[in-house]
Amino acid sequence: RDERMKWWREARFGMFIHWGDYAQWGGVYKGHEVGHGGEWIMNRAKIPVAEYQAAAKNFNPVNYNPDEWVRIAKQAGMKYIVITAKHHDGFAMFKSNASKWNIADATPYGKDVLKPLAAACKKYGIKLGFYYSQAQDWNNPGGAAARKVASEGWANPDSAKIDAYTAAHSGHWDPYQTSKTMGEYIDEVAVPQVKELLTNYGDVAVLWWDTPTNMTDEYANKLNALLKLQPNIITNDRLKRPNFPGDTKTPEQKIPSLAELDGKDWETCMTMNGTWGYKSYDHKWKSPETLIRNLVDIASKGGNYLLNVGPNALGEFPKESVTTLKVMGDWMKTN
Ligand code: JFZ
Repeated sequence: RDERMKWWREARFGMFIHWGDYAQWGGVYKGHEVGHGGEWIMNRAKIPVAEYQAAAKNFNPVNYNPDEWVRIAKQAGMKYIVITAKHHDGFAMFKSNASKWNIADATPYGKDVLKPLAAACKKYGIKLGFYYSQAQDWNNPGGAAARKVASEGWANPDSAKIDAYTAAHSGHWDPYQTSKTMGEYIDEVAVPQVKELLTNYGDVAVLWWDTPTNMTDEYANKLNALLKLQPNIITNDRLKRPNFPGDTKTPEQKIPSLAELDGKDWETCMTMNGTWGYKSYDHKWKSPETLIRNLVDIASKGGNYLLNVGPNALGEFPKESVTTLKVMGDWMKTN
């Protein structure tokens, strides 16, 4: 176990990338600025499945340059990257045989974006990990949906009706979402896709599960068993709580106090502004000073810092993120 964790314990600094079809909405639906993370827009605004999927024709990240992304991470002193292979909207950023709701089959771009990222990571000696939303999936039927009140997203005129529907349908807002069982979703989408991710991209350093909504031990066991495909893989504690604690704890947006540490490996993930997925109007950027202070605080307590970038629909990092990462990298070279 210690041998497997060695690189991770020395890494200290990694890049989280929240990128998916949600980026094209930029946090705006029908002219409304939708609250909370940009990657949650479909759920927060209760966008119907057919409408959300039809909009994928506008997702065409022609400026995607994975070589540049990895160089930015490396220059910043980061040792690994964790990218959203599939977030809660169920959109696979890779060619998948388990669901057509993927970047190669559902967009004009028509290509897997993880393959060239894996190649660039290999070239620059950066480890690559995949975030995979194993439970929540709002577009592949049977996937879970955490219940959020419609009125919190924006002043949807149908809020009352929608809230009554989601309350009666375990968080779902579109009948298509419940046209299969979660068991079917796990067997037909989640298991085969995780298998694809652990087979088709060379070494996978990390599998980053998230939000175990409605996960059972049976589902978690099926997914956990796939990890043997990558004997050195490191996983976090979000597959299912409390039975699948993984290798690393994941305090979110906060740095634990010394009293909170219990000897288990941990990684604080954090945004650079106020959202994980791209939002056109979020300008609440944290200063490089703040982020450097966080990094030092985390490193001094033995943790890792997974700092997020939310690329836009063209495949570009926000320029503020690039500038800040440059400052952080320059600081590290002299300290
Ligand atoms: C989850 C996602 O829903 C979110 O979109 C993003 O990907 C983030 C990294 O993870 O959100 C969470 C998950 C866990 C907590 C809070 C938000 N938590 O444990 O406090």
